[in-house]
Amino acid sequence: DSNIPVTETWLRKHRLIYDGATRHPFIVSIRDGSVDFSSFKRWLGQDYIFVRSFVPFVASILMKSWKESTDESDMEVILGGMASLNDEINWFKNEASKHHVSLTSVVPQNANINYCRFLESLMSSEIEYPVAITAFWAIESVYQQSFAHCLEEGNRVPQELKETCERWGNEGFGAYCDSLRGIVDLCLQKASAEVTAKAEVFFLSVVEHEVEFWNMSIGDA
Ligand code: HMH
Repeated sequence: DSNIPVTETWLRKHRLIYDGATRHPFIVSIRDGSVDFSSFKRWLGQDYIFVRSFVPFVASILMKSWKESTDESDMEVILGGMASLNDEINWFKNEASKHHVSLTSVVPQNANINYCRFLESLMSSEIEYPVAITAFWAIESVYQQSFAHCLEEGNRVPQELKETCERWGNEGFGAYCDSLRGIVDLCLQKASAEVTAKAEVFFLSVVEHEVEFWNMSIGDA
C-alpha cells in the first residue's frame, strides 16, 4: 500500500531488530534502576566522542539539503538539530565532570570507531540526500525512543540519570524526531526504488551500530 509511509513499513518489517536497539539491556537497566554506574560512565565518555563525529555528519546533511532538497523547511529542522548538538557537547562536559570522567583521556572503543567510520562514509557526496537523512533520523530516533522508554510509567531511573533520560526522552526531542521522520517519508515518496532500497539498508545499519554501541557500554563488546 503506497499510502503507508516508508518509515512505517520499515518499522513493522524490522520491529524485532529495532526493539533490540530501543529496549537493549543497558536501557532496560537504566529504566529499572539496576544500571551499573561504570557502564553509564563508559557510555558517557564514548558518546561524547561519537557526538563530536556526529556534528560534521549533520553538517554534511545540511549541505545536502541545501543542494538537493525540494523543501526549504528541511534546512531549518536540520539546523535546529545542529543547535541542540551544541548544547549537547556542553552537557557532556558538565556531566562528565560531575561523574569524574575525564573526556580527554577516553579511548574510543571498536564499536565507536566503526560507528564513526560509518558516519564518515555517509558524508561522501555520492550518498544521496534521502539516504543520508534516513540515517540521521534513525540515529536520533533510536536515542529518543530508548530514553523515552526509560521515562515511562513505573520507571525506577536513579536520580543521577534522570537528566540523561530527559535529554533525549523529552517531548521536544520527540517532536524533532517526528519532523525528521516526516522529511524522510516525503523524500522517499519521490525517490527511486533504488534509492529507497539503499535507504532501508542504511536504516538497518544504523540500528545494528546502535546495538553494538549499547553492547560496548555494558562492556559486552
Ligand atoms: C550512539 N546514537 C548515539 N549517540 C547519540 N548521542 C545519538 C545516537 C543521538 O544523538
